[in-house]
Amino acid sequence: MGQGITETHLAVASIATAGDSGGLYRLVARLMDEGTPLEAVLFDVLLRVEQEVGHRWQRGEYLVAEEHAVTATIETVVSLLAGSLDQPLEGSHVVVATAEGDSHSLPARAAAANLLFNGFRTNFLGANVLSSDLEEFLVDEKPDALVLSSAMASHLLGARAGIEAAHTAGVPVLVGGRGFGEHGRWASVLGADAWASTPRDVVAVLRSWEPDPIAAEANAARRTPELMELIERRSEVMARAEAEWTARAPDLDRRVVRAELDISIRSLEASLLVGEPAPLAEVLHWQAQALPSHGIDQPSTIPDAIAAALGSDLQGAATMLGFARGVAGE
Ligand code: B12
Repeated sequence: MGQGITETHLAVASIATAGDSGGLYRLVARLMDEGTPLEAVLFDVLLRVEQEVGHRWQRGEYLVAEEHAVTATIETVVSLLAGSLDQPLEGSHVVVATAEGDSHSLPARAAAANLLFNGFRTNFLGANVLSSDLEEFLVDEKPDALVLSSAMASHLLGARAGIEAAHTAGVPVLVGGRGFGEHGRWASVLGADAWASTPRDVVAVLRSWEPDPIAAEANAARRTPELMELIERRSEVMARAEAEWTARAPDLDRRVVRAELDISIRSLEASLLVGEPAPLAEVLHWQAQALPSHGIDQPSTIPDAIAAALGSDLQGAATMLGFARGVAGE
């Protein structure tokens, strides 16, 4: 394992890989009995192991199923820890959710557990929360803040919709997660009131911020006509790109083709939203690195298929795709 990994981390990784939630819960309960604060258990032990396992999985040292077992076991224990805390009757009220389309719920769940531990009235709404449902909840509950998490830039449109929904309900938004770019560079472009670098920092930011949701919303990037057209014609572009790709690689599993095209096209939309090729370039780069080991030998087939599907009538999107290919170096 990486730097700063202790025997405790190794024990947690091994129990979590075996999917033993009860065993892991007993281990962290013992740590807390011995004086380790809940916050340290959440972030220095459980999420630290998740991060390390994530890196190892990316390097091919963990199987996908092992990574799933670890994540599910750690998430179960985070939920058990949160479930053992009383909901305060007073104090700031915070809603925590993961952006529309995004399934990476664990960091948001840990942030929510820590908020509860620190005396915030907290509602965790889970992963992939539709912005329309979110808006309804926020209008009804009128919390003091929304914490919105996104692990992938391909979900930036979903994140933007969540931020808009919160602002419509008059609720300021703190965002976090790798989807918002390095040092949260896309957070204010998306209209967020604040960004936190780690789930642990959420408490400190919420205690000290003075948000101005009207000003934050006024600064948010508008959806350009090029972006609106791509959103409206997404299914048609997807279908054309799928046909292009399967013509070039007829033996590939259609579900894989659809999943990769979906991520790429949503990242293209994210690039058009933030006005930068980086979100799409990052995905193209990731696909070039990761897909050969999944039987997709020529990841350039993906941008080739999308370029053919965009044709000359979606010129703005095609130009952004060209920039992203240049940045990704393929
Ligand atoms: C677990 C995991 C999953 C699980 C999530 C389960 C769950 N319940 O959370 C599942 C299996 C569902 C999943 C699915 C996918 N995943 Co995934 N996943 C991961 C993994 C291994 C760990 C993520 C994690 O929880 N890390 C622990 C956190 C604490 O660490 P961190 O992510 O580094 O976060 C730091 C900061 O960003 C910040 N932070 C993070 N979240 C938040 C939230 C808030 C509020 C704040 C303030 C801060 C904050 O805190 C951390 C620093 O302390 C990462 C690999 C990795 N190296 O991270 C990939 C990763 C995020 N996934 C990835 C991908 C591609 C996918 C899939 C597309 C795979 C696929 N082909 O199906 C799908 C997409 C699903 C979807 N629609 O969203 C990529 C994203 C690449 C990219 N550039 O966009 C990653 C990076 C792996 C990779 N490089 O290949 N995944």
